Amino acid sequence: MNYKAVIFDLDGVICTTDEYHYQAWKKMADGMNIYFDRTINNRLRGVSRMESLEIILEQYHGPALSEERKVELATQKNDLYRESLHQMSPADLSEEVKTTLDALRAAGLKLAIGSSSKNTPFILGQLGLGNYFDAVSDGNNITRSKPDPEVFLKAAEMLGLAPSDCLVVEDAISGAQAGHAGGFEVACVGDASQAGAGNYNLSAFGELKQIAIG
Ligand code: B16
Ligand code: MG
Repeated sequence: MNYKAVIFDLDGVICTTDEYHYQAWKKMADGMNIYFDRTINNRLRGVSRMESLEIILEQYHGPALSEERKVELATQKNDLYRESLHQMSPADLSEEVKTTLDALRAAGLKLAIGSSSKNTPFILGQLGLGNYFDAVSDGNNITRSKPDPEVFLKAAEMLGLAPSDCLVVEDAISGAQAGHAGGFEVACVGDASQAGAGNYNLSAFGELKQIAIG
């Protein structure tokens, strides 16, 4: 085997919650008359909730907002987002992702999550993966968001492994940067793959079997 563990980002890798994030931020922005589009939304991948809000507020030109008001706006978005997450079910886990995860585990690899999202436990539960992973490092146990490597370093620590033993899988450029900064090899899907941000840039999730198991 080429690695002892694989650490997966959640949103954009294990599942696609991007549209839910977009719709919820869009509603919050529209309510404040803030311009927001999908190009700006792409900058929010892998970025924490409050940092995402700051990016959106670059387009805000009204009176200064207090920290309390900012937390209120972020909470408004999160409430809308969580409403959408209730629609998610195990059917939202693609067959390719599920069979690949099972194959990696069957080969003896440890599997972990490294996500910026504080909603990680809820999302994993909705997908039927509540007890599936050997370690879950997420927005609830970190103080610095990607591209800082903290979330992946914590995941490796929970597994009792060194970064060089673990492959990180990411869809966001900020996430790929976090992996590299932590001393991990990184396999990218989606946007980050198209940008060539990984040591491996995948066109299909299933390619992970060849990369991680050999
Ligand atoms: P929450 P990931 C990230 O998850 C999302 O990509 C990003 O868009 C979101 O702002 C962030 O989680 C925080 O999410 O508001 O649920 O705490 O890609 O690192 O799994
Ligand atoms: Mg992601």
